[in-house]
Amino acid sequence: MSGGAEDDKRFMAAAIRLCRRNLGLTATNPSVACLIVKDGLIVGSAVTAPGGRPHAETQALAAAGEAARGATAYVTLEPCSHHGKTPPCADALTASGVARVVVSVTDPDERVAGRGLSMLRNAGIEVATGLLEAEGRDALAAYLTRQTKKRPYVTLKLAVSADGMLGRLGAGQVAITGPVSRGQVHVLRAETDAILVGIGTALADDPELTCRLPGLEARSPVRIVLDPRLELSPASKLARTAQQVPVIAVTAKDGRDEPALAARQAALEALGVEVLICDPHRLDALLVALATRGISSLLVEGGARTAQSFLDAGLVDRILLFSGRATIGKDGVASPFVFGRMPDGFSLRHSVRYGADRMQEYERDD
Ligand code: AOF
Ligand code: ZN
Repeated sequence: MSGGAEDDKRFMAAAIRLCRRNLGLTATNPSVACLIVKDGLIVGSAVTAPGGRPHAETQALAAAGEAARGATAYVTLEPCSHHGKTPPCADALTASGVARVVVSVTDPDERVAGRGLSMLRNAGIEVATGLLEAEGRDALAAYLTRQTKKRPYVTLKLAVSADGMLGRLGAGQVAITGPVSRGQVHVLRAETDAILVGIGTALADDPELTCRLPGLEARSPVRIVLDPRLELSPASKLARTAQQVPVIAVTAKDGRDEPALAARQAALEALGVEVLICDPHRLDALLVALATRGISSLLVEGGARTAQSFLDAGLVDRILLFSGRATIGKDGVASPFVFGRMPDGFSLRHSVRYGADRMQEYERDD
């Protein structure tokens, strides 16, 4: 491989790493990164700003200034061609005088979809696309899923004991994995737009579902509870913190004809909980509703029944299986999967150790 091709890979890999920084912060926009490279040096770099704008390219070009002339721009997603809330990045790149643009993934957004690349080519800029595309697609999975499937990218996280259990009946939260795994789960929460549990887990564990890593507290995802009969307690940690980090209770019917239900709804709403009327058994419809409000990634964290219903509905894109050393024994709640056994329709992509635990990442085959 020539030095040029190796450099291209190295800079695109750096751009893909950089774009991960704002995952979970840019909805509904993807988190894209752009590096401007001149004579082997990075003269400007940026990632899509929190909230989704400005886009990566305009910020990176501003940082590079005159140095952008004759440089190469590495962008993880095809530069936009549309006049949205900001002018097209393809025009900004052209105006800057860059000589070459290297892209990882083309944009399925129908306002862009190849037009960004042709605008650049028509302006006489050399364009290459598809570099480290698998890695780029991985980093953009949430955005690509929402664009093409009109639903969020769903990650199912399971923490399984050495004897194949997710927890113990009636015991509340049971420690299955160690502190390294827990930290990784909090990183995952920071990168994800929304996190979801079933009401069984909400009642048994009274979880917070926030990101509590020092410095990343502001990156907690929207918290969603599947709650068909609206049983979430106003005294729960979720309800009590709904003003700080949004909580959505998804319930089957409106309280209008049922005074007891209406009173529970009013109590939760007074605390800032949003009550979303959507049949919790129609997960496909729920996911469309979540995508419509800009949620591109969803982390399903518990428990066994919720995990199974997402799997049965064919709505899981990725499974993260954390296996701990602890055993649960009597009254254990069995996991749908255990370490070493391949779930149907998924392939093992990655396996790592987190302290004494092991984490396996499975990806859906299609
Ligand atoms: C880029 N660079 O950093 C991002 C892009 O609502 P708007 O006007 O901001 O447009 C959103 C679309 O812009 C989004 O669907 C995707 O096509 C593109 N995102 N494009 O050139 C960026 N984040
Ligand atoms: Zn743009």
